[in-house]
Amino acid sequence: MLIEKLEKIKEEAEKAIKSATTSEALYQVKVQFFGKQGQLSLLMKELGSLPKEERPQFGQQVNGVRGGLQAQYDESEGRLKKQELNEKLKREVLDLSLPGPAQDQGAIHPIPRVIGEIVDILSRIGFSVRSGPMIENDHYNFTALNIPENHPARDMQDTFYVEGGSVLRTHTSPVQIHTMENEKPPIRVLAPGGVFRCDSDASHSPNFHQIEALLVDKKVSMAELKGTISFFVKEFFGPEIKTRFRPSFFPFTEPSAEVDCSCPLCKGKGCRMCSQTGWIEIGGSGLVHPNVLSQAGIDPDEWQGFAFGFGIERMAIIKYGINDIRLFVENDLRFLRQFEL
Ligand code: 2NM
Repeated sequence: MLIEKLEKIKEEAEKAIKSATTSEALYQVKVQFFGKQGQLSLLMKELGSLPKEERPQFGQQVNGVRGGLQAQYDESEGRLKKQELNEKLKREVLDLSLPGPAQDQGAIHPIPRVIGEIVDILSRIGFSVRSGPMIENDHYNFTALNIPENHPARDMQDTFYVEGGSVLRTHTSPVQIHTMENEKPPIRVLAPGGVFRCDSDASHSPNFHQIEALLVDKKVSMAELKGTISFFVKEFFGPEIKTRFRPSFFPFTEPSAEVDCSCPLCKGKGCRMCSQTGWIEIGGSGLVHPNVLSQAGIDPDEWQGFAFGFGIERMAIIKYGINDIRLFVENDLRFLRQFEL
């Protein structure tokens, strides 16, 4: 009776092992038939119903069946596990040529970007960058630049005065004065940076940016100044852009000239940006006034200099067709993203 039960369990278990198609289903076969509480274990509990002398032999038979099933189980399990691993590897194949997740691309703000473009161009002809404080005294911002005591630029209406008589620099020219005091000619320097004027309307910000260039050397003339600026304009706006100089006046240069370029937007035909003139003003320039050189400790009989200056916001507006100065400070991502590299 028990031996028949054993045979039946063995047959069913072998059939179940053979037909299990996954390692999980196979494991359930083990649980059901020859696990700790499986059918074989239950059968062993009926051992007591056998005559005493038959018990050891039957116990051996049960253990023999258990061992046989375990062997078939191990063989099946090895095969199924290997098959499942292969399927998994096939399913989860990695394509290393696929592009990675998209990365947000940073952008450089147009103000430092334009400063960088100008510095790159002029550094190729020997200029290097200098910087200085944004809070200056009257001497460096005005007097050393040959700006007289009664000049309107010194008015409270035009200049931010700080407690103690200091001013927020109204141009970067004080940097050139410090440079002339601290370095020996020949000098070729650029002073980019923020400047401040008591002025605010649709096209003027009280805090804007300039770049000024200063060259001090022997026998410097308007020819070198015009050649340098014309070269710069072609490099910055494009080879077809012309430069023109109009006589002007600044206290710190003599002679002085305003710098115009042919309108990069309409190529000189006339448009809204150039007020139909085909020309657009980009900055000021001139030969450094002998008073400025001598006050900074440079002998004007031995050395001459030229200087010029551009407004960075203005250069960016012209080059990139920006129509509102507020865009420079609003940090609207739709604006900034247009300057991704
Ligand atoms: C300009 C126009 C003309 C200028 C002059 C000097 C210095 F310090 F050498 F005297 N620095 N910058 C200068 C001359 C700046 O900007 C519109």
